[in-house]
Amino acid sequence: MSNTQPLGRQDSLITLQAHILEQQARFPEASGTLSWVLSALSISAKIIANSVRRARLDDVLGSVGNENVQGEQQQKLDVIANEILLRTLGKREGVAVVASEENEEPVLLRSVGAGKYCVLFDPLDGSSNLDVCGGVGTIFSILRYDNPAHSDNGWLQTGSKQVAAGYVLYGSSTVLVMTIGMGVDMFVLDPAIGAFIRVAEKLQIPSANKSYSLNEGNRLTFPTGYNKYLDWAQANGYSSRYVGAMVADVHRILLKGGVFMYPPTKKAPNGKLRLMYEANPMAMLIEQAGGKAMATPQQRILDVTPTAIHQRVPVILGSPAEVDHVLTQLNAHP
Ligand code: AHM
Ligand code: MG
Repeated sequence: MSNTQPLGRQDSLITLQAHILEQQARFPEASGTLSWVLSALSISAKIIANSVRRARLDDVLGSVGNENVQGEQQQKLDVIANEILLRTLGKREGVAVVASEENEEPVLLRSVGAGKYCVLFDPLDGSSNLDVCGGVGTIFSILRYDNPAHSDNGWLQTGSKQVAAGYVLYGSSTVLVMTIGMGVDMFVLDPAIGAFIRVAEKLQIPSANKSYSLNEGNRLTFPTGYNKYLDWAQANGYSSRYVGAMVADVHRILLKGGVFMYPPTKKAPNGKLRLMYEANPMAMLIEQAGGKAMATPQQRILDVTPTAIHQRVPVILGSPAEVDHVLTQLNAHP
């Protein structure tokens, strides 16, 4: 059973901006810089949502013919979404560094200093789904960048240091899910007024649900423990659900429960997903919602020490009981 508390009609209408100010007010010493960064992300989300909805009409579907630094085909909308985020965040004084899946190196905008942040993002995750009108998303992670001793590569911090994380799902509606370390809140874009409206506070992931989400097409090259888990799950009446866009798959797991995985494969020995702007923000959200997010049976994703901005990491996240079923098999078949 989910502990989510959806808001009823009698509850007051809270926009994302009001919510951010409400949370800021709980910290009298706060300068408001983080609020400005979050507000830039919300504006980006609205502009990207509009581009995604108009993609076919504006003829911006398909690839640009380039590969990004990960060796993947860049979709036209990947590039557009990246530009939108760089432009909106670039103007905010508090943003010192932006790092994106689509840029080889982090972009240094301002020097390290008090009240400065790094914003890391995947501008349009799962973008190959665009051509078929499937769900895609933006994922973001915010770290402090205020320690002069760490000005070189200061963005290479463990996920446990994130001050905020979230995603935007451009699906049948545009949904923004966010945490600043005080639980997970969910907002839906009301296109009529152009504002994100809070629809749920302090989301809690269901503790169990017989559902797993991974690309089973890679099964022949998974480590043995993952295959033993799949044998066990299928013998125990589990369902398989996989969109192939992390934001859409994790959103379903957050609301309905289950486990999402991207295991190591022969092609991607550390898994496919990127630590800094895919796995870490999702792990923070899932843990803040009472779930578990592991890279291996021994290591939380949030404890993985980063050594490169685009490094990859195996991902096992979701309902605590469901993650534990996977870990049991991984431990039994190391
Ligand atoms: P992208 O960032 O290039 O879009 O790739 C990441 C996506 C995730 O959204 C998704 O979970 C995964 O790749 C799907 O990969 P696969 O097609 O191997 O199952
Ligand atoms: Mg991605």
